[in-house]
Amino acid sequence: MIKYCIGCGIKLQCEEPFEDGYVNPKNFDEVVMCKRCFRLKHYGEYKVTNKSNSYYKNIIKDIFKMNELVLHIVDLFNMGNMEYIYSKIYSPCILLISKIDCIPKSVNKDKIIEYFKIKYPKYKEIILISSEKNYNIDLVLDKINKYKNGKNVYVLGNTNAGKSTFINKMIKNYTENNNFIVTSYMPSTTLNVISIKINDDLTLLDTPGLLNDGDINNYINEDIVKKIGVKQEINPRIYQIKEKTSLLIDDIGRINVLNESNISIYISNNVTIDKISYINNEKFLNLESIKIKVKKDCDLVIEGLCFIKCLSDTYFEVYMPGKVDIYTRDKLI
Ligand SMILES: Nc1nc2c(ncn2[C@@H]2O[C@H](COP(=O)(O)OP(=O)(O)OP(=O)(O)O)[C@@H](O)[C@H]2O)c(=O)[nH]1
Ligand SMILES: [Mg+2]
Repeated sequence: MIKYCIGCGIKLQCEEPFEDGYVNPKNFDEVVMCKRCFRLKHYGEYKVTNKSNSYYKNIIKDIFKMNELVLHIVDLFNMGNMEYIYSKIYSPCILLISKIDCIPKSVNKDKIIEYFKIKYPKYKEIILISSEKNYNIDLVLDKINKYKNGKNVYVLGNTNAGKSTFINKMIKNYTENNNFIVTSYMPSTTLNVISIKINDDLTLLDTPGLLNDGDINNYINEDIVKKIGVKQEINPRIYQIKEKTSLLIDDIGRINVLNESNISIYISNNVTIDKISYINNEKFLNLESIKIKVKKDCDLVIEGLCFIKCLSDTYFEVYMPGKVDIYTRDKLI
């Protein structure tokens, strides 16, 4: 009998204890979840999977050929290469911008929607959601019913975008079912397509998230991954820079600001930032660095870690681990 894990979608197997999908052969008939999901769900223990991005791309590739509604979920704090999915979708698609509970309340949310509307005109709708706070989930259901072609609606996005958490909220709000998908702050939690029946006319299909080589989460340890993951409303760190200054970003890296400027850093509240003088400290200078100019009213993005809004032209020297993507864009908020 072939069985699939209700937590991550992987095929259950009893032969390879160190491979994904393993369950103890004695329990095979009763269990509904693989050992990896069981330990993650009950003990918070995360086991790294060795699956590659091409493995995940292969799983979702046929979805692009179907004429079914797609929900593309994007985390505002880690958008990664959202163009990959955007460029492949030809069926109707709704953009869900997740974790909106983490945006400071003072931010004008209409401006965020406007930003994405101009850049990505193909989406039928753009909706800001918070699965944690149950914000706009009813609106998403209305729009699903408006645009879906058949019963099936696919949920796509990068790893950690919040796809499974969103589907769990749909399960909680609109079904009597208590079988929730496993979620976590670590990457690659969902490993295969998981089909969730919401009602006779609607089945949501969760998918494994795509990986992004430029995401800082690839280059830091689990404790730091946990620390930089944004979990609650961000208090932006505002700095008035008078002279060359170094900002030491926790145990992660260093941002030198080379000219007088006003900047706001949007980063997890759990990350400490030490402002020190430019000289007299060698910390992180061994990491790879890039020099980058950010124009007035633009952001500097350090993928997966933070974005920095600049109120005037600002010159940065950024030292980060690995091959993290560091780039500028028009200001998001
Ligand atoms: N604050 C906040 N956190 C959220 C929200 N939605 C998801 N998260 C968190 O984001 C992390 C990733 O969520 P998942 O639902 O596992 O992400 P995923 O897109 O399914 O990831 P993969 O299965 O790896 O593709 C978890 O720590 C969630 O608790 C939200 O609305 N608000
Ligand atoms: Mg998932």
